[in-house]
Amino acid sequence: PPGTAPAPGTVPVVDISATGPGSTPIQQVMDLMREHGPVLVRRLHGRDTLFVADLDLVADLSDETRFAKAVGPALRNVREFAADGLFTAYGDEPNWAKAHDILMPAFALGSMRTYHPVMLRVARRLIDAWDRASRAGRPVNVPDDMTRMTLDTIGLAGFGYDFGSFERAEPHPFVEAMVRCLEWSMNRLGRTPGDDHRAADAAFRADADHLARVVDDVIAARVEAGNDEADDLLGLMLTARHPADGTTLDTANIRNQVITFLIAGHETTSGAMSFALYHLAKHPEVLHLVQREVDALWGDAADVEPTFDEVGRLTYTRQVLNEALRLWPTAAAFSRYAREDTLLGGRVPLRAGQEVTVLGPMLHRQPVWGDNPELFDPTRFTAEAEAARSPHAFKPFGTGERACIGRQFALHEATMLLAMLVHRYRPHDHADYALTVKETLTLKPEGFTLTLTPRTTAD
Ligand code: MNH
Repeated sequence: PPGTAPAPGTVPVVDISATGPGSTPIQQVMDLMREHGPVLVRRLHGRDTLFVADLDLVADLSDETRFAKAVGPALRNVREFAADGLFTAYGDEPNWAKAHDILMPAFALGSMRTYHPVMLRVARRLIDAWDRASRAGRPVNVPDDMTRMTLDTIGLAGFGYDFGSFERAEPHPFVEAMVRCLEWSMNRLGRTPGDDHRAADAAFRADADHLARVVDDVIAARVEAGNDEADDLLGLMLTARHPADGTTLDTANIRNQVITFLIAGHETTSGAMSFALYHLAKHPEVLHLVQREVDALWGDAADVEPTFDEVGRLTYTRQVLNEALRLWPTAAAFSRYAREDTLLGGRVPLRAGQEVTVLGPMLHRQPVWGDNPELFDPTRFTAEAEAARSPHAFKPFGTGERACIGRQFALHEATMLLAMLVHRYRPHDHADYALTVKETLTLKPEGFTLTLTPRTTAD
């Protein structure tokens, strides 16, 4: 029974029906946990969601023999436009294992090497745009430009398709339709029974149809090019045969996978980059250490061309990204269900099928992170610090066999770009930006802008 509370009295129940979840439901649950502790049931019009952030409970939920990924309430809405794509497929849907097996090779280390030149090419587009803004003394909109960069990267690297986002003044229509689809998925969770939602649902349908049309265009472009040898994601989707039964992915599933990867492959990475730059703008001493790392690699070269192996050596830059993902994991929640009746962490009784949602931002602020968890401190991610900490204390990419398939892709892309930007520009927090986290299922620093000056010497 998904969405039922544990036995009465075992966990605090907080009824939010009077206010609803509002436009920032993740931050609302963060506040509820600050008040009621890291295990609670949120009740909305009789619908219950069990949220947890306690380290021992998350460690227990990571036991794959007793728990598995739940396609929770939010993802059930995302299924309306991504169906049995990898992210939203039920674990026992045959297309999950089939697509997982077929697409895994595209995320092996060797594949990252083949994506590297494409990532570099798109990084150049961003730098060209930021050079122009810098010369004109114009601020850049960080989340908008990070989204341009990550969308063009997954489009080109995964599908050989060019969204050309930097040639557009407005976000690509795919992004606008996608954001509205994600918002619809989120807002649908907070609906009051009896209200009329036909207009919102019709608008959602139109947006979902738009996504499907873009995907058809992406596939048609490949078929037209006659390039059926390509070993990128789309090439595997169209041609790779599953070892078990020799069949390829079916046409409907390919569409769902393309939508899934275009969305999952850019939206969260963009947010992670934006938060990292936000923290760098607010912490000059951390910025200085990143500068030291990149200067040690590239000196004062004007136009750097990072090699694949150099990106692997940017350990402090990577720590900065991890620390940004600790405070604001951009895919902030994931859900698990109990395979059998069980006692979660030896104290929360669950029935078979019952769902539990892990709230990343609060897991990442538990006592295991010390007595000042709000402090941005990348030394939390030195190799020694990580080895000394439970692997379950940090879960920005989910857990187990349904954890993020694109993790290495995201980290390679983001680490390289962050390093190139810090090497080239001094960012200025010209607007004295006060953080507002916007929620569209994923998290972004809303309206975050920077001005930039070139770093010609190691300053
Ligand atoms: Mn990603 C699953 C976070 C980048 C493709 N991703 C997940 C999950 C989290 C997540 C959390 C697990 C969700 C769940 O348990 O319900 N992903 C991220 C973050 C970033 C990210 C924080 C960037 C930072 N993800 C990427 C990139 C790609 C990608 C880049 C593709 C190129 N992610 C996926 C896919 C899945 C997934 C596909 C689903 C995998 C599966 O269930 O088999």
